[in-house]
Amino acid sequence: MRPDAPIRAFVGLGGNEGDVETTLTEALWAVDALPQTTIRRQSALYRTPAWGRTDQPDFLNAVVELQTRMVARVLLDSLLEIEQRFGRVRRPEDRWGPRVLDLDLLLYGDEVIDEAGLSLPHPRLHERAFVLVPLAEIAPGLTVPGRGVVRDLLAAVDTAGIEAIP
Ligand code: PH2
Ligand code: MG
Ligand code: MG
Repeated sequence: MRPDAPIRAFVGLGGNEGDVETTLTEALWAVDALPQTTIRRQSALYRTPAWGRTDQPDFLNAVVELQTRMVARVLLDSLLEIEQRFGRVRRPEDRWGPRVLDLDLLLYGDEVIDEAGLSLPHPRLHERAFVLVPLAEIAPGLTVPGRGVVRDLLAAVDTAGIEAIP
């Protein structure tokens, strides 16, 4: 069960608990080490104001482009496994709350999927500046199925307070 041609996928990384810069750097190595998967491009790390729930520390966020032959569901499970390895514990009350590491599968080729636990494109990606700023750095002309081109999506959101960290 593997796709013949490699797929271009995008993953968002985020976190706001602990030594986030080290965690995100090491998580990138773990993603690159996944079978049949290579990181092709990676954005800068951005400091971003917390979105959704604002009573928590700023996040660091980044986006990477992968080339992968893993099917979407296996890739997703692998990302969740990496989150756990870095100490992520999932509790229902933590929705949009602080976390050591969040790895979100944003796009998997141009696939549109709506299944339990797997929605592609990521359903809120088009309204989140903390995703669109790093995504536009590495893929401004990318079309998000059903939503439009990344640079246009970025122009429609509020990017206040987001800055690349040196
Ligand atoms: N993730 C969330 C909720 N809010 N805000 C920022 N700035 N960055 C995130 O990665 C983030 C968030 C839930 O996954
Ligand atoms: Mg997330
Ligand atoms: Mg997530």
